[in-house]
Amino acid sequence: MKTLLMIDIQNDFVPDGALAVRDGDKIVPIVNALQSKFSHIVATQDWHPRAHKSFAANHVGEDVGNVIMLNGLMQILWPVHCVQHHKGADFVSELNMSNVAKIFTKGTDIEIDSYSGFFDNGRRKATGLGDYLAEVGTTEVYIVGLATDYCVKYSALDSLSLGFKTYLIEDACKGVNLQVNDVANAIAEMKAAGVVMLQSSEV
Ligand code: VGL
Ligand code: ZN
Repeated sequence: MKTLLMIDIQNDFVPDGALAVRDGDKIVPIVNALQSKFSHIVATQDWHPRAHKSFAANHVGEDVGNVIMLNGLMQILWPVHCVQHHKGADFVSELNMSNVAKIFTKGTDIEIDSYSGFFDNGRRKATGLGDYLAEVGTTEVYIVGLATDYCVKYSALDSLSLGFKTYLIEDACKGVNLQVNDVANAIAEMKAAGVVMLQSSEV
């Protein structure tokens, strides 16, 4: 069975959001149109407490973009984003959520970030997404969303590692590109691991 996995299509990741991804909003009509090809759809939601330690504002003397060690892991410091129960964490209003079977939140523990929809960055805790997909009989995961070089990439790699055949719908994802080649490198890394790249027109 095929599942469409929509990663973090939230206000803070589209233009005017706190961690805006260029053209992030452009994927929304593509994702909405893709939904008709799937009988099973799930979504992830970046869902941080305001005190989350991935926010530069929660560290004295640190700026956005700095890298620190956080509980033994390298952590890029981000602007305050996707704070629980705030508008920035809401799904983009134009995104069709009426077909979504289940939403998985991530990044809720202030001590560790969670790019992947499956596990935190230290693989210390699972969100439940992997077990859930297996229970409902998913064999193929089709990934769309934001951002290609962070949450999309780590979700795709974890999906593969859990044994799901994993597809990335390239034109239904957009990336941050902190460095100019980050998205291209992320795509190359996913491909090398075994993620199959598709265009929405091929689904
Ligand atoms: C994301 C950085 C921090 C993402 C989430 O959704 O790609 N990136 N939190
Ligand atoms: Zn985040």
